Amino acid sequence: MKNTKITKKSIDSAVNQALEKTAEKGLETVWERSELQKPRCGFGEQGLCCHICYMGPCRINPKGKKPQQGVCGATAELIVARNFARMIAAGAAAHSDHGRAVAKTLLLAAESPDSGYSIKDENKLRKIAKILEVEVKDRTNEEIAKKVAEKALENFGKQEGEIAFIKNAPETRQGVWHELNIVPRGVDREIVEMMHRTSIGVDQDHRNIMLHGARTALADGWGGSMIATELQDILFGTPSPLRGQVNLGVLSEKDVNIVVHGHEPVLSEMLVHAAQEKDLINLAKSKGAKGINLAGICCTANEILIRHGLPIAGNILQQELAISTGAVEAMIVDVQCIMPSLPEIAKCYHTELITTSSKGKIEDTKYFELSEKNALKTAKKIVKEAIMNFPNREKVNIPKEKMDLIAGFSHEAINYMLGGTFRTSYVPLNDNVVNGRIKGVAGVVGCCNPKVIHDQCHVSLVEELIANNILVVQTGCSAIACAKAGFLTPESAVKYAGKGLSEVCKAVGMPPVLHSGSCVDNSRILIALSEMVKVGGLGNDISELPVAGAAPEWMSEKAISIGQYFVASGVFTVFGVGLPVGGSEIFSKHIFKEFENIFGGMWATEPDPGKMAALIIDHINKKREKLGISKAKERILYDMQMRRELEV
Ligand code: SF4
Ligand code: MSK
Repeated sequence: MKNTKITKKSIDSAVNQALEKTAEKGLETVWERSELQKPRCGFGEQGLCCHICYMGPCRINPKGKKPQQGVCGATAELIVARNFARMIAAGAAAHSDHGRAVAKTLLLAAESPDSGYSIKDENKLRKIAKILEVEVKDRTNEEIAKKVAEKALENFGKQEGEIAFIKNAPETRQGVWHELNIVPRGVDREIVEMMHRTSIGVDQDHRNIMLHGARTALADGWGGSMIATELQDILFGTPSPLRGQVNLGVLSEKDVNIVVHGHEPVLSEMLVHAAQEKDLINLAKSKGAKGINLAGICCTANEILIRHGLPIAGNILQQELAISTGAVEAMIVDVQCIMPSLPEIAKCYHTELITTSSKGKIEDTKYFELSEKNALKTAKKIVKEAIMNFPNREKVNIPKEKMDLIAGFSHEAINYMLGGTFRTSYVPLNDNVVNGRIKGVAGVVGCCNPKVIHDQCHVSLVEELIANNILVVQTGCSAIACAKAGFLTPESAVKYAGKGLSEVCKAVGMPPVLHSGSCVDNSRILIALSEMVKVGGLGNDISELPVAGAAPEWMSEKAISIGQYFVASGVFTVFGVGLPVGGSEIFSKHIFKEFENIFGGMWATEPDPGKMAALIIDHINKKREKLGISKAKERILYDMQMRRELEV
């Protein structure tokens, strides 16, 4: 488990071992390239660089000397606000375009039964139909699905009114949004307007920009992302707890290894089916392999894990390292978080890098057009391509590390797990929060970033939170980091959780850290929080709940959009690494302090995981006090020695 190297890049020894091999070969990875960027541009890191028009680029001197304005007269707070808001827009666009692809796939499943896609969760279909005001009486599943898909698609292009899933939020929260006039009208509209407002010479009030930033982010969390999650559940099944394994050690020496990487399960679901085809398994055997091993990286990995229990090879920073094992016949990518460095590293091994989305092509790679209409046929062709590559495999170096885990805690699964078949409900969760066994709930999500030691912030933060009886819900690369550290098993409750949380986990048979899926599945956390409010006993709004959010090692614009929709939904949200806002005290004060009076939730940034935990614990205690359910507030803070012992 322990890594004794002094200059470690990761707390995961599988990563450090793989990095030794790439160094021996003279290969560059994300870590070496990150070093080469030092020292980083301070203007950029603090959000003070503007290149919105070509009178610039302009930058503001952070030390109070000239220049204090851009050529057009833009101040530090305006430049920082515009940059931040544009990150929200880009993040919201990415999640929402994913949601659109899923809605189109549902339409296809409804209209073309031979497309390979079908309705897997009829209950969810009917539940969503109700929210979207689709008549279900005397209609077949396909007829309902068609209308549901059409209604969902309308949410993107709508010009007026309100996006449908806003209704999932507690009424008090909807009231806050109505009062601020920030209920999203249509997903695309808010993103376009954000880009317009932040172009040169339009919105020049940082507070006004951030109000629309909130609206845009809500269009992601309660719009594009929620559409993606709910419709994926209809198409591929609503996740429920299942076992899986994680880390580079899931790659097999004997099987054809196919690694799927990116975000949209529209691709990976078809690969799951194709990899199980008898003909293809026999073909693999005829090439000298034992079978086919389908594994994932990043959020696609989370998608195939939570629905099929398929293994995860690693999180975002492990994509190059998976190839460097020499054991990957094909890495198949679609969209988001795919490093442009992959062709370079793939060239040094036999790995075929295969792109599948017209939105995400990479020069010099094989491209298989995977439109929703030909998905299964194309998936089979891709699997065949990987198999034919197996005889080209040379020496393999697969780190041994792999860890068991349980994943698949959708909102429905948590409901069922806590309440049982006949009383599915969040009442037991709320009861345990009120009686203090569980102090609160934290959503710990987001990416990894080579600016900090890989996985360390995720793991240290989550360890401290569960030790302090805070139930943790996770998604994305953060969930993968904590899975590798062994937190996602029921046994870890005894080992790591505080007494109260451990008792609850033991009674229910759940881990103290619940894996809820991919980045778009952060919308599951929004629904869970809304449910906690609706059940009662913990206040009338999300902002009154003893809960918090965190992205300890974030890097993507998508994370900023997620952070903003959590904050606008009333959640105190802490980001590690840093935030590109430090260049403006005025803007920082606005999002770190003034936001609390506006949204009930606010941003914070703290790179040290121990201090981050302290902020979250203090916030949760503050909320418990306000609710009148506060008792013992003892905090267990981990020293460096204790943290070192967390190494995977
Ligand atoms: Fe400079 Fe203003 Fe143009 Fe930005 S918009 S680059 S601050 S002139
Ligand atoms: S994949 S967005 S690095 S979590 Fe969703 Fe991981 Fe962040 Fe990509």
